[in-house]
Amino acid sequence: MQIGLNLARKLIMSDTVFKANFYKSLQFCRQQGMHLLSINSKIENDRIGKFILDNGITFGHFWTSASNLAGDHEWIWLSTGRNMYYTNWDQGEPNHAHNSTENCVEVRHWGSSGFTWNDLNCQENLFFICESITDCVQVFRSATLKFAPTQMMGSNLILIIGIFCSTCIVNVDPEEYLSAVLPARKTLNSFRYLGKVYYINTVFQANFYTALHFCRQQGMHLLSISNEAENQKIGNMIKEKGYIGYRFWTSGTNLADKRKWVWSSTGNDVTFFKWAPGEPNNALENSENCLEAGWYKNEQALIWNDIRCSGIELQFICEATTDCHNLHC
Ligand SMILES: [Ca+2]
Ligand SMILES: [Ca+2]
Repeated sequence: MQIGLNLARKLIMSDTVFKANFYKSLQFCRQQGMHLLSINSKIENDRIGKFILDNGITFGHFWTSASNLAGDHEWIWLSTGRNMYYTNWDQGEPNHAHNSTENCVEVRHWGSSGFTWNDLNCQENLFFICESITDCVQVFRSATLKFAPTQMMGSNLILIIGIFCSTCIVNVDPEEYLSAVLPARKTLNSFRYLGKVYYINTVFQANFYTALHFCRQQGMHLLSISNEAENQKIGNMIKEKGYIGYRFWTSGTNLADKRKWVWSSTGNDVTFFKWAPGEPNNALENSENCLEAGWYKNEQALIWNDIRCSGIELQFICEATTDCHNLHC
């Protein structure tokens, strides 16, 4: 059963046809052009809880996009990159049970507690809720206003510099967008190729989850690579900018299903591969579930390796699409 709810600025879809682990849920929502749920207020929490009840799914446990897998162990919304300001933990939660393996957050109706939150092992199979922003107009912070056209929206005068739907940036030059949302000098590391704009982060290193989070905070996604030409272009840019030997996170992962590599940023399967010789070797006790890439002299190309997702910190590359056709808002 697929059911939908319109919140003030969000469309919520819940699929109770199948259950999935946290990573598969993230991927499935992205495949629909949506994101796994985030909850930012009591009103929103109550509305979603009521919506679940109204649809008779009182037994359902649902994944949200909240996780503490990013480096600092704080709870964040992976789908939006926002910090968790509002919480509705059940009594005694989060309890980091089972040797602190509870790194993801579910919501459910729990006895008399109401619609509350619990930390849980990310590998558990639950239903999940996807969301998308229905209001695509975002007004960026004042630093961006120097190139902002103004426009009447209804009766309100709104400053619009970009219409920002999911990862889509239009009505504004991508480099200008990046220079507005990223601190100065970082934009030197951006480039454009076909329908995408890329940002090579070399300012700090992070684990896979923190990299995902950071890109979402910029309104971008962690890198995906569709074909040989794109892989070559990214490799050439890394080389040109002097980052030979650096290693970068992509959004490639097989966390959802060990038999399959997917781009978590788009939800699409990985169909083009550029593994280094002998890779993916799933070394370190079968814990290499994320995909990193670097430009290597020997191969004269951007070469891939599977590696563990946390406990290691790398540079990373964010992307956003500038081709907005057929994109869900
Ligand atoms: Ca718990
Ligand atoms: Ca490896």
